[in-house]
Amino acid sequence: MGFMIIDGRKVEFTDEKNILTVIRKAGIDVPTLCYHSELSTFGACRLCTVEDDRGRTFASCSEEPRDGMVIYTNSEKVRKYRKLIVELLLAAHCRDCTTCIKSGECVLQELAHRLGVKKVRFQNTREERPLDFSSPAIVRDPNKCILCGNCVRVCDEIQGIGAIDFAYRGTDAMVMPAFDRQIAETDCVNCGQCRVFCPTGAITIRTNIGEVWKALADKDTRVVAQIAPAVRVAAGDAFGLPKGENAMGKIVAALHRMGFDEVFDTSYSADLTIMEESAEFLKRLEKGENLPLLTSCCPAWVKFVQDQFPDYKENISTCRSPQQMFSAVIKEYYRNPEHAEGKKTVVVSIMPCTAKKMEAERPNSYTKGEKDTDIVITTTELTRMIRTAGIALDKIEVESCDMPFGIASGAGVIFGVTGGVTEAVIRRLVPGHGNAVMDSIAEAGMRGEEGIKEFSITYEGKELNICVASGLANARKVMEQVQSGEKQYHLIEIMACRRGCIMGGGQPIPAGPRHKEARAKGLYRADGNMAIKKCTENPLMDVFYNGEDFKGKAHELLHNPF
Ligand code: HC0
Ligand code: SF4
Repeated sequence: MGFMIIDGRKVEFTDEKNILTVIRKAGIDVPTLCYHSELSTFGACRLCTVEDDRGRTFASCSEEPRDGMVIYTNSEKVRKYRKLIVELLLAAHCRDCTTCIKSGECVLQELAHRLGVKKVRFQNTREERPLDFSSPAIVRDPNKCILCGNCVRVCDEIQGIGAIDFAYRGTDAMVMPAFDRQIAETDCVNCGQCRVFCPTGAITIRTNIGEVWKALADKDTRVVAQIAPAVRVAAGDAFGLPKGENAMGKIVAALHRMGFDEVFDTSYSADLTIMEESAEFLKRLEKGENLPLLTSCCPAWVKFVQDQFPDYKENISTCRSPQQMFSAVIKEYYRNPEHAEGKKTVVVSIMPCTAKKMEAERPNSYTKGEKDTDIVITTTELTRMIRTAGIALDKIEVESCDMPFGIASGAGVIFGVTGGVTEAVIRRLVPGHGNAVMDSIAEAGMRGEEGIKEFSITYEGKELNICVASGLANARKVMEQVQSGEKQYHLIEIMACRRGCIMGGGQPIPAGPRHKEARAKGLYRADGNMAIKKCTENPLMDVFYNGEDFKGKAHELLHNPF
């Protein structure tokens, strides 16, 4: 433990890894563009520069705190320096701020405003570079890149992919895939984490909003929405709702108002997933085949296994993801002319995830030759649509989902946080319902923020080893240990994004660690409020398993054809 004097005040520090963290702990918001607590320190933007009592200036992210240090975060010298940095960044940046998709959320724009940069004295001499539209998930605009390297580090350090890197030197320097390829030609899994960490409009979500408005405007089209579990605890961010508050009822109401004919909760098909996946798991256990079972609901993870660990393709569950199950079920339901009422059906899936856009395009996301999910939009696109429609999400009265798929279990809702799929499977396998049973399952070891969790449960006298991981660099570690025989598991749940879908690449960008925690808590609280805790208790499972519309079609609709 030690003390520093920051802007004339004594501030204690313990194990903070750099001065910037101590400054922030003291409640001072020193600006940064390239610093991120979850990534290695790059020290490139120099915006966090401070001055010491000898007039020396240095980047506070790159120095360790020392006892007795005297620091000024807001001196004349420092303010001038920061302003000049932003001016120089803007000089090498395109200036279409008013029409940029990132406008209003761009850190560079915010800093220019905050630091009082009123004009840019230098010419942009950089040649305009082409945009990369090759990915279904993200768009790269090199003209808006400020070389902070956040995308490079998250893709490498957190996701273990390394699809993008720095290329060329000096004023020619840029971030791009190796060998001047398009992003779709790399190992990119479409997770969108680079977009979450990008402070400007250099990497943004590939938007499908226009297609949704078009479908809504067509009177001969029935537009059906499904809303993923994690969307409900993030959509309120842009409307000033408390962080992590469950806004599901408000989102449903907003969609109805925008003209969606039917609105369903993807948690319903998460229940279908557990019905199918736990049956598949028990069958594999009985036969001792294709273990460990690898969960199949995260498309970035599925692509990762297919690309990087092809020997384990057979271990991936054959279950479609809840998104794909639901779309197949909805489409089949409206193939019945009685339900269709002469209209064409378009399924719009609202997801926290950019990789779901890729999943919807995969060849096995078609049934009877028809695309199951027509359009995928992310939570961020949804909030943009709600704003365009002039709906005040904070004020709108709640509405419920529609029938016949309008009820889900709490197990289906917690899918959106890492460990949730596993918890739902265990709820299905363990008999009983009450709070004591649910609490003991929750304490088994699947909850919490750690990147890799392992634990065992006893099922019918047999010990089952389970691993839950999030972040693909963690997934790689787990798979390498399985490959080498160092670890043996029966079930492995992986979500590509750290902490699960609540932190998906399509979510509004969180304000810090507490915000992330609030989203997880929001989903657990939503589960706590629900009377139906597991898929077998969901009365609407009957609509699918015993309904005329779906007789004999479980395999065709709920499992990947190949
Ligand atoms: Fe997820 Fe899902 S839990 S992947 O994170 O399984 O995107 O929220 O919708 O499909 O249900 C995302 C979230 C889903 C799916 C569900 C699963
Ligand atoms: Fe890397 Fe994911 Fe971005 Fe692709 S989408 S470049 S895998 S961080």
